Amino acid sequence: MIKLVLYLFGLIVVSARPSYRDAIPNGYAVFNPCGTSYWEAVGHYNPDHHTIEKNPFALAFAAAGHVWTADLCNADSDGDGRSNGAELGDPNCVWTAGATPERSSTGQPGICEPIGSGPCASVAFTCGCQGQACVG
Ligand SMILES: [Ca+2]
Repeated sequence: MIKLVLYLFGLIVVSARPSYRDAIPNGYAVFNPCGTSYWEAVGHYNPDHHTIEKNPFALAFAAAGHVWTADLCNADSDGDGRSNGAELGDPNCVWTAGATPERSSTGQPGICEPIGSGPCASVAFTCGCQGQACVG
């Protein structure tokens, strides 16, 4: 029984990826272009689950060693014309882990916005997509 409890606790801790969310500005309050709640699984196409494909921000974050760097901040991982820092509330790329970001998050750095129009018209993502349908 104790092993089961420990296993389940470990599963919950891992599934929430708290260390990743602590490593980006507004990691617990990322704008959600698909709804009114925050985008919890920041590096994934589903706002609530990290079980499907990673979005472009996740790949860039991993390439940066899971650290908020100036390059990661200045990059526009999702190609929507706004830098990751601008979307996450660190437009001047001065945020450090544990500090209060300059602004609230006004975009999702791995989701091209506005969804389906402008620079994102050719991106296959739609809110609520599943699996490969999210990638494009
Ligand atoms: Ca975006």
